[in-house]
Amino acid sequence: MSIKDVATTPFDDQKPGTAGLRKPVSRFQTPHYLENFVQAVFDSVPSLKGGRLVVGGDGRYFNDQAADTILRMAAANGVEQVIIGCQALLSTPAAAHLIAQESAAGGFLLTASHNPGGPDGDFGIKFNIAGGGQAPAELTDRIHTRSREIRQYHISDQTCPGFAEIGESRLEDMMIRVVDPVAEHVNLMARCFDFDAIRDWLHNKPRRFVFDAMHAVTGPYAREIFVHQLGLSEDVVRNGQPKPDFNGSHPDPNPHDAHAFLEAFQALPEGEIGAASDGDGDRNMILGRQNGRALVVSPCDSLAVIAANHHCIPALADGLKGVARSMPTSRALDRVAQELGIPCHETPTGWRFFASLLDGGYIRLCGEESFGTSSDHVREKDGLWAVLAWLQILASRDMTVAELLDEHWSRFGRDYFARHDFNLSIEQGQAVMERLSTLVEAGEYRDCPVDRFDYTDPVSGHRVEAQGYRLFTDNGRAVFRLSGTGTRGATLRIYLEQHMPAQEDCRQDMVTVLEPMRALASEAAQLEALTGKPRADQVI
Ligand code: VG1
Ligand code: CO
Repeated sequence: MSIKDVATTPFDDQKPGTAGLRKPVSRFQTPHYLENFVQAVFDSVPSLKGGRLVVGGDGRYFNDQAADTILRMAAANGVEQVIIGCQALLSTPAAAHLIAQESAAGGFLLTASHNPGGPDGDFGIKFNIAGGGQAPAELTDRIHTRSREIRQYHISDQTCPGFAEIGESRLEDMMIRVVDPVAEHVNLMARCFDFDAIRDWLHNKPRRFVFDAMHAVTGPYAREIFVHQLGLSEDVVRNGQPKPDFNGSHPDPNPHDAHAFLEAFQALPEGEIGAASDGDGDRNMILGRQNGRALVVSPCDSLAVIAANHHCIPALADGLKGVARSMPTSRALDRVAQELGIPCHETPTGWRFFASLLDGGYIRLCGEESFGTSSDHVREKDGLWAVLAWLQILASRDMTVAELLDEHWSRFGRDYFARHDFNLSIEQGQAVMERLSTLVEAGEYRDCPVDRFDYTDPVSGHRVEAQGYRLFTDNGRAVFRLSGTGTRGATLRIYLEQHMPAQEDCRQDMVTVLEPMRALASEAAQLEALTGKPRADQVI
């Protein structure tokens, strides 16, 4: 045995955010920084001792080194068996699925999602619990508390046998199983969907489907599904080779960061359906075509369309029971839930709140405005699942993306939606939040009700407060919150929404429709005076 107890001192910046601990790579390279956090998790989750642990990440810079350290610490902390994706790769949904399938006590997911990678980029580590869900708020609170009092960590100083090839090995008393990162997730997809029906439809008419993996983790998954299982040509998967720096890009599937893909899609003579995923494979973007131009499906609409057409998806055909959306996500989903006669839950931002509702059997489908959608097949959002859900619905209805959206709006009306992001200093972000809290005390701004969103988890009873501020007009809403995934300064997110009933024109320009709401939100929050910025840095 060569297990060492290493003396350490706490760091005061290890509070997990919306989805784990995210910091610049250089911070994680600070001696003991990663080890302290990992030990804080081992100390907070006693079932890891003698249990199984899943490890894998999105392949970004520092992925392998972090995996090596975690394996040596797992061996020293009495983990019985580690299951790790080959090359330490696992998409976020694939990791969540493995945790559940292997009855593991938890898993370390090494990812900063869509944040840029490379030596000057970001790294992240997220702990998911038994069943695969993100650590709930009460556990992340415990881990944070532990990180502030930690005095030593345990690590083996033996050389780690590595994870470059599939197979089994041992480190101290611990078994290491290196597994194919793709196979189990693809099997799961094959159980959720009718691949034959999708294959027949895609081959039946000369329509072009393209998927952009953005040089991130979904490349190998997409190739297996679209090329090997669905028989499409190799060039259907763009940028399919995972790279440690994502080729210098920002792997976030939205019209802003995936602009190059939008243009490439538009240039395809027959491009009819486009899709993309993010760094760790949990987000998705769906594109269609209208009058020759790329049409981006709003993630809020995407969720509502899937709910309205859930009967086309084999795994959901027997009913949804309930659905959920994060609070800033538009209320398009609520309209569908009402028609289906099922509850629609409104949760704070972050998948951990959905995981609890999924575990409690309250819901079967959920999503966020930030291009995240998933069902009860796994306890994370799942980019490829959402893409396959769209393909299955389009195949079953034999429609184009634009036709399906038009049909949806003609039934439910349209909830125009946009997110405005402001890059601010921490002080500026705080000032805006303080201004909004004075409006909550007043209860209104120019006769528009203003409130603060607090949430009590119906399953655990755990309460979280101040998850955002909301301003309501007759048919519209503005939501304000600070991002919990950024690594520098503060990002203020303002979510704008305006409902247009079905009998009105639902193909209007989104920016024009939302302009009155934007102006009202901006005045209410005194944005220009408090931040010096009349307009957002980025609109998505
Ligand atoms: C953002 C999104 C949120 C999402 C989170 C993690 O959080 O708004 O909806 O769950 O990222 O997504 P925030 O706190 O920055 O707004 V991912 O793809 O990074 O795991
Ligand atoms: Co992600």
